[in-house]
Amino acid sequence: MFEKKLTAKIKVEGMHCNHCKAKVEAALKAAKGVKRFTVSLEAASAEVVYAEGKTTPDEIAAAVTAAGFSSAAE
Ligand SMILES: [Cu+2]
Repeated sequence: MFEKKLTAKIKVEGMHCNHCKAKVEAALKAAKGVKRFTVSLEAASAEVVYAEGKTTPDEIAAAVTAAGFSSAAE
């Protein structure tokens, strides 16, 4: 089934090392509708490809915030 994919840019605060980054990645991996992602420790952000209609940038940011890293859709 064809699924339209969109890209969201998410700000992620509070990542200090690769361990933090891995926690953010785990949260994204577990978030519904997320297809793939790149987390940048240096840029304090993540680029997330997600399935339209399955989630929203705000929901993705909320999942990252729930993992302990204050996050918001850009
Ligand atoms: Cu850390």
